[in-house]
Amino acid sequence: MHKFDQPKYVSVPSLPPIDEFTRILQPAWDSRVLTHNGPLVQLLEKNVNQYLNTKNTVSVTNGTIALQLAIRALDLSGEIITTPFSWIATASAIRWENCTPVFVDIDKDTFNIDPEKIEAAITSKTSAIMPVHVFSNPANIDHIEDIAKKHNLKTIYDAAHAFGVNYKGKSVMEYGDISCTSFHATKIFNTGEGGACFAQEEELFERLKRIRFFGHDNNKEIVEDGINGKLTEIHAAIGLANLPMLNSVIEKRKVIYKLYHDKLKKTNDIQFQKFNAEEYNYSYLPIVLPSEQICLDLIKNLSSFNAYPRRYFYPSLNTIKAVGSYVQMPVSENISKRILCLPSNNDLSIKEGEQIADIILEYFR
Ligand code: T4K
Repeated sequence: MHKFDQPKYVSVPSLPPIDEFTRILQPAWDSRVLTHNGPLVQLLEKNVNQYLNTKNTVSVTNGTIALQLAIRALDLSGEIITTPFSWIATASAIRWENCTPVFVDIDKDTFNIDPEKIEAAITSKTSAIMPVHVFSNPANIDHIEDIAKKHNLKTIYDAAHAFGVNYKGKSVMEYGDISCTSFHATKIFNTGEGGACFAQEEELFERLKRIRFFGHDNNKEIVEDGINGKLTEIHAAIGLANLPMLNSVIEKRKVIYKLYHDKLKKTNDIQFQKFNAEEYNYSYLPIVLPSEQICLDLIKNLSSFNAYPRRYFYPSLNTIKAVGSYVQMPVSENISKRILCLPSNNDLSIKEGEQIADIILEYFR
């Protein structure tokens, strides 16, 4: 097997021809309106609402700010229950808003927070539950919402990976008090940097719009504490150019997923995430290996062919000193050490995907 001429990265932003971007951006260039919720940001929010069949998209600077704004908009304090198996932003957004992340371990098959373990973590200080739809696999929303209702807690879903995914017939963004997503370059739908909050209630929707814009109301009076969380017209133009190709991007990722899956299932050494195909966008390609040593060896092996998987998510957030004192999370810690996300993106050809799968199979022989 030969080494790839070009590096094969875990993800590469999907982009249309640049002419499409400049065509959309031209009016902003002409008018000199570059930010402050201009026409392109408004159009992006409208088009996202149309695509997802949602009502209340509030675009923001990035997915981390989306989580922070959600925590603020809900006036949360004390403890927020979340998963240790996520990107650092899930926990750091909670801490940045002066709340404490309380971790609950994950399910070994879905990699999502285990709802059966949530109630034991609820204390008098708990104000919310913040699950993640890991790799776009929806958390067990029904169960989590029941728990939240029973204990009078708010819910924020970190849907950073889950753009375009439905749960029980409607967008995952329609669940919880607020759902948050990321439009980062590595995400299935990207604006370079960017993100959004989706509020279920009108009052929360209005509040999110105010607090992303310094606390201005519609008359530009300062009515509460806010921050600058606005998306720019330039980023919105990238999103507007990207959105029409999203269905084909998801289709392509699905083909690549199937290709890896069909080849790699031949070895019993690899575990795949358990998900419901109807409710998945194939934006990541996680495999779990038999041991951390094999995981590290395989990274080395693939990189010698110029292919670069990524350890999403490692380390398990409960083991990071800066995040808080250690509480054991056996399932998350175990999966974290053995998981690899394989290169899967719109630029990867079927042949290249097959070659990466063959390198892995060869490794196991
Ligand atoms: N919640 C969850 C569950 C999340 O996963 C994230 C972010 C957030 C919240 C917060 O959302 P944001 O605030 O980021 O919007 C990436 C991303 O920075 C981060 O957005 C993402 N999750 C996280 C899972 O991964 P890295 O450290 O993997 O990026 P990097 O630079 O190693 O890039 C990975 C590969 O992508 C590279 O090998 C090359 C390619 N790449 C990357 C960039 C940035 C490109 O081809 N072009 C690019 O511009 O973090």
